[in-house]
Amino acid sequence: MSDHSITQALRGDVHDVDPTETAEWRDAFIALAQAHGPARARWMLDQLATLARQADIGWRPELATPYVNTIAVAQQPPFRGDLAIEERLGSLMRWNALAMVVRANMAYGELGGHIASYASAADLFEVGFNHFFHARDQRHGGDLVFFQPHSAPGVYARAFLEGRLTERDLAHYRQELSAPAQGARGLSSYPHPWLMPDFWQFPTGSMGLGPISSIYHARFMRYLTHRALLDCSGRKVWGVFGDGEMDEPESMSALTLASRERLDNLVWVVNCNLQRLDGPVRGNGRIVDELETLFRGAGWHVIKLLWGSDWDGLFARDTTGALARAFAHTVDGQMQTFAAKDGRFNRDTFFGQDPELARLVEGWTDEQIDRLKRGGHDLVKIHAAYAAAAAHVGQPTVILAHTKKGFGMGAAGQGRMTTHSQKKLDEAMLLEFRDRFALPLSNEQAASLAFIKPADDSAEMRYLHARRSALGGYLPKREQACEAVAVPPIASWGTFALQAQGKEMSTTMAFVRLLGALLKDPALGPRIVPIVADEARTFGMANLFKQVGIYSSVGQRYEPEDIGSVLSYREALDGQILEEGISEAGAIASWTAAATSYSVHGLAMLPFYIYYSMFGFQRVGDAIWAAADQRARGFLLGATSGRTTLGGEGLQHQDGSSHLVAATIPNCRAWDPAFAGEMAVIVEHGMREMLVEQRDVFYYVTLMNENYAQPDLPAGAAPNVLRGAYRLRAFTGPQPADDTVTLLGSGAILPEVVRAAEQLAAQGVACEVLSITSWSELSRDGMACEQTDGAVPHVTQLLSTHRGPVIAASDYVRAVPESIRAYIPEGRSYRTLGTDGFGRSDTRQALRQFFGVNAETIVAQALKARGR
Ligand SMILES: Cc1ncc(C[n+]2csc(CCOP(=O)(O)OP(=O)(O)O)c2C)c(N)n1
Repeated sequence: MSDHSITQALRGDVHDVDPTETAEWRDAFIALAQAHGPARARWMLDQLATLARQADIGWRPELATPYVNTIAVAQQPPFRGDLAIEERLGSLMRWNALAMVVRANMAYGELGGHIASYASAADLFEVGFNHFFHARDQRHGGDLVFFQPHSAPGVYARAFLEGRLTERDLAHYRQELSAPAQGARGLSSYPHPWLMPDFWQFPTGSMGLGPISSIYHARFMRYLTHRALLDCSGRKVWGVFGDGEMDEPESMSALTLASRERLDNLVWVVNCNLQRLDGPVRGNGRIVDELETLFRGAGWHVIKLLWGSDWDGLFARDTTGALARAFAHTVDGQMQTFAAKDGRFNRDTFFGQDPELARLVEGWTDEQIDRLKRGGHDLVKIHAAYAAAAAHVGQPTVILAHTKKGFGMGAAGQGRMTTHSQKKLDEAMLLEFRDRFALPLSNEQAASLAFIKPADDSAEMRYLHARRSALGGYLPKREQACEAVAVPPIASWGTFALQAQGKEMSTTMAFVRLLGALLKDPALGPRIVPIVADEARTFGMANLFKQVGIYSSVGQRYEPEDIGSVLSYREALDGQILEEGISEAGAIASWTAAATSYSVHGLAMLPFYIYYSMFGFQRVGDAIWAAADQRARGFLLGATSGRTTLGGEGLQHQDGSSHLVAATIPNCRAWDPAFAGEMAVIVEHGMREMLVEQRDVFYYVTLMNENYAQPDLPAGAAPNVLRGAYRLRAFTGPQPADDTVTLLGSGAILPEVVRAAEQLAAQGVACEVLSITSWSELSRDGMACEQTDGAVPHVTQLLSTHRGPVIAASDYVRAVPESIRAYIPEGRSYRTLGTDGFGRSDTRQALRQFFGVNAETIVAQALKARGR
């Protein structure tokens, strides 16, 4: 077969000016390869490539190869399964998945769901389930499988046949609230571990997050192995993703990390059905070529799985390369049209374009042409590709699987522009589908969307269970059991913070000191995963480079420039810090992998990811939301936080909103401690919640870079620190205590609040200061109390002793302190000060005056409020 690539074809430079000379060169090369073998042939090509570069003729090797299968028929391993049974099982999965979606939408039109995506991915899933995806059992730690989210119905359909879900469950797809009353579990729309904690492992519903997450999970397995914490060898990470999904920046951003780290434990299957939601992924080009180029350039092993077995004979008889030539001129938009049309159209339009092609299908019926399969629908070809990927060493592999969107949906959907959102099929379409896949259903059963489940002792069911049993059990299955990790007593690592004795330091400095001490604990220390995105020096963490090292899968192959320094940049195979470079998306994916290790690997790890707070919830908020769904346990440290505290960095850097977003994540507990002692209490409590009590929570703690005097934590304050507020100081004045002004403050604004209180006291105004360690905890407590008769919110209790005005200030937008307004006792006025608007560069003092969160503004507001 001759080589025809689309890039050449589209460039139009395929004209041969001297075919005789070309033939001489070609014959010489063929003779060389035949006489001396492939190694010599490769060597010769390398020589020519070197020559071509030296001569500077402008030649670059093409990264895209012809539009044919990478694995030649001769290299295909034998298919070890029972093809007929697997095909029958696949048909059942397809039907049950379809019936689930159509039923739900017939009952409630607004529920939604997808048929066409799984219809294209079913065989890709099934080969994995029958032959490759290993579950966790006694001997195997389990593969990690990321499922394309909108193909979830297919995974439910399989779990139904496996006996893990009931018919009633299937009937409650996307009815999570109403299901329990019907004795069913509601099946979530997409993979959500939060909603189905014993089923889904990885949330993939937001396109692009599954791909990047899978890379960092694969890399984290290497980290665990290299650090001798858990041997993850032999385990793989599989991900089935969409070709449209590859356009997400997150999908692409870590490709080179995967190849640099030689992650041969990672296999991606990109389902190239050539369509996304609105239309073709690349109507006027070809996504497979584009992805092949991209992945090869990024250092991945690429396997193209384009054509099914019934094409093998056509290719074999195609001695002139007519097929490859035709493909080279066919863009995806046209290929989609071929998918949507019948055999007759394909005979006329595709095979009819060239007499050579027409000859290939001479004697074929239209039906035979219609049934020609693309590679991603051929179990034998898929199996061959998966086997090659699983065996490949030294690189991650991507399989570009060519499929038809809505495969088998006939005129109702196959290859149709609108197929993505198709969720209703009329009776004629259902009968057609039944016939297409030879389903054992009467007309009535098909029309009423009956689910199919063969008898337990049927060949299909025995086969299904036997395959899963050989692969360690059923999947997906989320585990939760893991051993607790002891948290050392706070006195052994936090005394410097609890009894700070007025020493000047920032909370960032205090945190780094605290982390350094925790890392030394023999039990907990090795489980800690410090993560940075190229800001360790900014936060004063350079000392940790030497102390615990930076993880590198190849150790350190150079002598660092600063080798003599105590802060030397030390990379090591057993290094502990994950230095992710300038990729917050990568760092949060790394954090998620570590924060869910307790479940994915049964080994609790404790990640501390410290970053510029503005580049957290604002930049990678959706990834944090997904981590929350995945029930992450760990710490996010939003450093250089506070819109006025960061000072000079200006508009893009100054964070005044992260606490607002953090408050919207139900299992995120967000804290804005002002003092090192508060922070130590919070960190200790968090570690206990996550490692000892094993609760599915994560902590967001903001840290500041402003140095100020750190007081001792008042005796007995710790419980209230953890409830979100405690009484810091009181200043009595001549007026009745009833009129006492209460000032609330958090983070670096608390010292401003204390100064304001001192100024008020100097003017004879009685006042008190409450340190707010968490606005969102106070607000949640308030909301919880609303649900319980007679319960009084913590903040209401604290504010109940006086009746003067209450003034609240923080370095965040006003909506943050506004979140507790409902819990201010009746009769007390409440004014909030905050940093709404864009930040800008100046000194802290100037900024605080500008935003109105300095001591003077607080005093003025308090006096004004009193005057009312
Ligand atoms: C971040 C994000 N944006 C948009 C969507 C909505 N969405 C769900 S599936 C889909 C199309 C997916 O196309 P593709 O990845 O090619 O997969 P296919 O369904 O064609 O197999 C879109 C736009 C989403 N889930 N996540």
